[in-house]
Amino acid sequence: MRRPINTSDPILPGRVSPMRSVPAEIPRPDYAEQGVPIRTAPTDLIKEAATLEQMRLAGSAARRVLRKVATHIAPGVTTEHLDQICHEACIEEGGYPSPLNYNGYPKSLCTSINEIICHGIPDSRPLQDGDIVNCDVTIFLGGVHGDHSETFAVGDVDEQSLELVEVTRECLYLGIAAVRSGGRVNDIGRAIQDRAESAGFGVVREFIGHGVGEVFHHLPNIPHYYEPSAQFEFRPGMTFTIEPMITIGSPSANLWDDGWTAATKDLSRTAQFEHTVLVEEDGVEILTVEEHESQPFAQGGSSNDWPQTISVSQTATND
Ligand code: EYF
Ligand code: CO
Repeated sequence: MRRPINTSDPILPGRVSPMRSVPAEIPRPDYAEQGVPIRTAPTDLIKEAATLEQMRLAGSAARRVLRKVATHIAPGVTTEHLDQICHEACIEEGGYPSPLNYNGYPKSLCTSINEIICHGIPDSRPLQDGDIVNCDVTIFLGGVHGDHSETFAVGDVDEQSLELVEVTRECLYLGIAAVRSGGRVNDIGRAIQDRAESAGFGVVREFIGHGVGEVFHHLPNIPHYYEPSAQFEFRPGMTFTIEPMITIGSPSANLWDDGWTAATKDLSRTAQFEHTVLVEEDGVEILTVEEHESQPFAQGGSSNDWPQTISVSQTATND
């Protein structure tokens, strides 16, 4: 394992503004009012063609929303502002920001900076030159969820953190490349753990990928480390997230007192990338891309022509 170079002070909780509202005409998931999901996971994990078509639409919308959020990432911009951009962009797409009131989560976006592994709550802290920040967008559109994230460099970021971000991105695409009909869930974790550990990085075990569709989280569970017992077999029509969280130092997690924010115990930096994917007869389709982007693993393909990373602004403000 690598020795982390700590280039920044630990992240501290900031002020969290009140929950935003969503116009009444936007269709919403069942937990939107009370915060408690009612619909249970589907028993049949193979989705109908019409549902898959909706998932393509929700997935491409999530990608566009993330693109819009990224144009506002710059030193001095608060994560609260990024949340506002995400919230409004989801509504412009005609969708509901899935995290909002999911089990009581207070915001429309997750923003996880430096040592925060996942579920960071947008607040009053301005991004600092040298930070890395994961922005995790999920939109509920057409009755289904599309879940997608990338980690972005803010200003001038140190070499070790940039390598962490690049290796984490590779882990995501190597994990997707390992998916095949008739294959097993643990093919994904094997591919991800091999790449992360060959670079001297760790793989978070406490948070995993999951089935997604009409319900935000359902089976199968997708560990990002090799789990011998994860023998679930993939079939065409199954949809789930792959969302590796990779650390420079120890992958052990510590939950903040807010009950949401997960940080590395040793405060070493961590990065995450996420796509929602669909198992095909002969390959795997990435649902959280736009139509014009590459599909390196669809219809039997296996190329290194991965979707481009989203670029950030370096000059945006809180206006
Ligand atoms: C300790 C939640 C969070 N779960 C998942 C619920 O985008 C997501 N994954 O890729 C994602 C976003 C949110 C989420 C926002 C809230 N939750 C439940 C229990 C614990 C927890 O964090
Ligand atoms: Co997500």
